[in-house]
Amino acid sequence: MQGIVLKSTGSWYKVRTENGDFLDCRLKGKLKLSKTGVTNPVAVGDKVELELEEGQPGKGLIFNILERENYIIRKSVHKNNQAHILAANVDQLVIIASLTFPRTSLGFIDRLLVSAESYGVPARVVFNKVDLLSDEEMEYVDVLAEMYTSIGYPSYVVSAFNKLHIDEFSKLLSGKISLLSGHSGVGKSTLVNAIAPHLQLSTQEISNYANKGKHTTTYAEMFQLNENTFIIDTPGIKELGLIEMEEDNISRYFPEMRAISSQCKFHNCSHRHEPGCAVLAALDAGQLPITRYESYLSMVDGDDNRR
Ligand SMILES: Nc1nc2c(ncn2[C@@H]2O[C@H](COP(=O)(O)OP(=O)(O)O)[C@@H](O)[C@H]2O)c(=O)[nH]1
Ligand SMILES: [Mg+2]
Ligand SMILES: [Zn+2]
Repeated sequence: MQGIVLKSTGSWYKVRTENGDFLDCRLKGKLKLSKTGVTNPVAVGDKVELELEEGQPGKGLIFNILERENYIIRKSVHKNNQAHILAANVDQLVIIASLTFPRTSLGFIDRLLVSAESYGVPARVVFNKVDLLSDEEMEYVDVLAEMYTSIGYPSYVVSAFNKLHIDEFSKLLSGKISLLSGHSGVGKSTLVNAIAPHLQLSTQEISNYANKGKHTTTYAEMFQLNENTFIIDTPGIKELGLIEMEEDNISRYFPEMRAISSQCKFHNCSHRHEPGCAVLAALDAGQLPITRYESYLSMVDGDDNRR
């Protein structure tokens, strides 16, 4: 029997079987020993083969993991070469952002987009909570959405509160497995509830997020919106890791820079000071978004924690 892993809490896995049943599963002995360098052998989104556990109704044993189409690693807190797979077999990364309450910086969005590029996973940007914006801020968010759309990341301007463009958001997710990412409090759960009320994901007042001292361990979890639409919620997970890359390759993960960097005079151009740099020329000509270039510089400088 096959199934898909909806949730993992380390030793137990919640699996939805192909018959639509939900089973609490453990790993069958020898599976545990494979895959070194990864802290979790089975991740949310993994397609697995399993069998029922004898005499244990509702319980199963996972004995095989089907090959992953892709996987996304959680940014490691410790640099100990231990990777934690956050999710596998993801169709798209959907970044939820809000300009206010809380403010999402463009640098933060761009780092998530670079992660998505490094995994080869398509990414989309959703600006939520626009009911809170002034007319002027609304114009700005429209400009941002157009900018991201023009460089290959279709973007949406929505409000879960006003139900603005919620149908578009629903269409964006339809038929896919989407990893939702973004700061706590931007409205990820509220947006999903707006299009799939049956899920009743718990939402939280912003004020409660101020309590940063608490160390709650959170896990990614997959939810089914309808027959073939799933989202993976990542509460408490701020940043995604990258597939190993060398720093001087970061511009490869900026599609608008990648497109013109072959015209730079030097093939190993850092796009910072070199003569004959096509990227700098395009910036001067106003053909590249300056905020994206700033994010690039901040990533090259390893200024990871800047927001
Ligand atoms: N004004 C406004 N508030 C929203 C909107 N969407 C969500 N919220 C509120 O923002 C808070 C955090 O939402 P939640 O869905 O828990 O955020 P999550 O941490 O990203 O899942 C809750 O109080 C929501 O009611 C929106 O479009 N407009
Ligand atoms: Mg939430
Ligand atoms: Zn260059």
